[in-house]
Amino acid sequence: MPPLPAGPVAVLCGAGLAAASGVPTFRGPAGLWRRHRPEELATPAAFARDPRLVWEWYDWRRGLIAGCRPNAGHRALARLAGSRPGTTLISQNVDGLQERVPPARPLLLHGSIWRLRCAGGCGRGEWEDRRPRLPELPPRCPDCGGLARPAVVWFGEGLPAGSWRRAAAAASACALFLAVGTSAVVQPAAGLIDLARSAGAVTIEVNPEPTAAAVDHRLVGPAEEILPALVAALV
Ligand code: BV8
Ligand code: ZN
Repeated sequence: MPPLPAGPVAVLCGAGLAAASGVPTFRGPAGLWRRHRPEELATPAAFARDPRLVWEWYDWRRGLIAGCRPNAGHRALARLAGSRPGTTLISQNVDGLQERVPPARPLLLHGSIWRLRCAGGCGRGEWEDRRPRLPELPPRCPDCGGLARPAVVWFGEGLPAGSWRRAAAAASACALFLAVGTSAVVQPAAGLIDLARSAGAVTIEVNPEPTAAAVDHRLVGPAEEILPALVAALV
């Protein structure tokens, strides 16, 4: 076990955390992006070009995720968040699984697949819709009847300002930064690892495949097996 400093802990979570729950990752061999390129589906241009195609992909993912449950990795992070003051969970995931294990309330950098918002800009705020499959694709805004879109961050879109600000603050102030189940490819989220390291934190990656992220230590293995023991040593 690498040195585990006292002080605040920040955890950046990626799709690998949910792999054991049956949620496909993005870039792995069976990844979501294998059949589609991100630019084809997770961009405003793709949605403007073919909202039905984009929604068929999200509706398929929602249906799949609806049958998934949090795993031991999610439960370990919830234990960390509930037992170690000063812990911040930061998630790139849109699957809603970590939110189902109280008290964890992760900062969601890329939004939630379970929330929608009006694409017509009528001013109606986001709303939650947890139906595993939507009756009509593309769904409509209940207020103006215009197109609704998934309330997720697409490529080329900015991250939610509040979540990003809090995530960057946590990364800058933490003594220990864990990068769990992320390929550390997508920016600006992956930059949090470098931010924490440059601020003096001990950085540890938990991943069966070492990534290009510049970390101090690598725990090579699946999060659902490594996190319970790691959290036991942290609380
Ligand atoms: C922004 C939500 C500016 C939607 C996602 C060129 C052109 C255009 C843009 C760019 C460009 N170059 C760079 C950019 C920026 C771009 C970017 O980073 N592109 C990458 C691909 C190079 N970023 C953006 O566009 C961001 N916005 O820059 O906007 C701006 C600023 C201000 C104002 C306006 C604009 C927005 C990025 C967010 C995109 N949205 N998702 C959806 O989900 O449909 S990204 C998507 O990737 C998911 O959110 C996911 O979380 C994220 C990161 O992927 P990972 O989580 O790391 O998953 P991955 O599959 O890659 O890896 C899984 C890992 O798990 C692997 O390492 C594997 O080994 C490991 N693993 C497997 N099993 C396990 C495991 N680990 C542990 N345990 C296991 N059991
Ligand atoms: Zn509307």
